[in-house]
Amino acid sequence: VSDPLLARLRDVVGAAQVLTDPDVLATYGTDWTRRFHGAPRFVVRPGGTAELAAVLAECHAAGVPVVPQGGNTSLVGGATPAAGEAVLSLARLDDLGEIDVVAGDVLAGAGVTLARLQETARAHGLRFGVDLASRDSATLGGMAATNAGGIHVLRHGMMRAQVAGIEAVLADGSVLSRLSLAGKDNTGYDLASLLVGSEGTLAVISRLRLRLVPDPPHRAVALAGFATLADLLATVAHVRDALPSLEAAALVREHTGVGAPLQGDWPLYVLFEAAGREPQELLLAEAVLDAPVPPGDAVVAADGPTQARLWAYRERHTESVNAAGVPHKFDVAVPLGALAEFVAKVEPGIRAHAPAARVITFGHVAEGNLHVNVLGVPDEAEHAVAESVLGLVAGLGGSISAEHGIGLAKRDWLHLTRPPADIAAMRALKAALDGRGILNPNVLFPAPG
Ligand code: 2HG
Ligand code: ZN
Repeated sequence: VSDPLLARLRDVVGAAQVLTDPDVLATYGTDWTRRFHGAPRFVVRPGGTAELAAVLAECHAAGVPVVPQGGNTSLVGGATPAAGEAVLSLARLDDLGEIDVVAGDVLAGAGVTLARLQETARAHGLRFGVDLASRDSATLGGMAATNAGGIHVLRHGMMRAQVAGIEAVLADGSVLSRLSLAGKDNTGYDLASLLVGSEGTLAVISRLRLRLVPDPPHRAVALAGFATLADLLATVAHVRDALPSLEAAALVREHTGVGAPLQGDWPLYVLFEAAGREPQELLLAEAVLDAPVPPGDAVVAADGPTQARLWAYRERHTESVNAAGVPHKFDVAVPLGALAEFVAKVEPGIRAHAPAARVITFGHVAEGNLHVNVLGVPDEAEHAVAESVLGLVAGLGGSISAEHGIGLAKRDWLHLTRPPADIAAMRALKAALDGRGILNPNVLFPAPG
């Protein structure tokens, strides 16, 4: 191809790192759920910050929009290009520094996978506070850019809480560097925090300084079955207050293809996980069974393989839903006091527009965060279904995205939970840092027109 931009990019990153093969482009142009598609103009894979900066400077000068992409595991179309846009793959920014056990942190390239960081940290008696099912593919840069949540938010918070410093490249190729080794830094705008959750619209994250936490030697996992949501919520509140070592309280709804977890069939299950310096099995069992209305049935596992088997009931939801069709995903949060009303109303609301739809709900119950996955939504009902779920959430004082972000999937509903002044301030930031609008131009803000 004789495109002058491509020739310049080949000079920067090497010919092998500018991809134009249509089959290859198609994989970068399709999101993990297969709901969003784009035909990228090319894919460019810089090998370090200097190359990334030079690539952005070239694309900026040519006015070619770029969509940053890490492991392509977004569940909201956050890394899918529109036709004619380029994909900027960060996969090759995969340097992982030495773990600093004294400071309890590490310097990692944006393209390092979560699983690799977890493995390396564990070898030093540490771990990373965020964990999620797509750990083998999800990359740290994308996780920071989307402020990913995951299964241990209850204990360690979301991605923002783990980021101690950031290096990022602006649209025009200038490099921001806040990777300072100083333990404390109170010198003006916190650019790292601003970029976390900005979904690739303000800058492209190239490196991160990430906090690590101690890896507790003892861990226990319990799975408990409940007859009603009221009983379940009362037990979760009790366990959360009784057990400071609680790491997760996850709502499990379906157990596709893994065999029944407990004797009897329960409409609702919660998976609890606790970790600490003392053995956790009895502490967790006691906390669960001491609840005002204890679960109908429960198992507790102290050994790794059984724990992994119990976690599989929770973690496999996403892949089994994907195997059954192309899902519409609603990652929402409502105040705990409104959870029962949400659960009672959400399905009838969807069915009013898509009578044959299948609704699978699971999530992170302690945070009021539900993942409402809907299969079998006809194209013509798409808008009305989203309106009904997200409108219900907003009416109950919740958030239309608890942890996956806005992406393409929810941009038209941002106004439901962000007031006009918020959106105007976000647009002003976008215009100030990316005046030509080349960075991930389609996500976050409502579609024009
Ligand atoms: C999870 O909690 C992830 O497992 C994915 O956030 C949720 O597939 C989903 O909707
Ligand atoms: Zn989740």
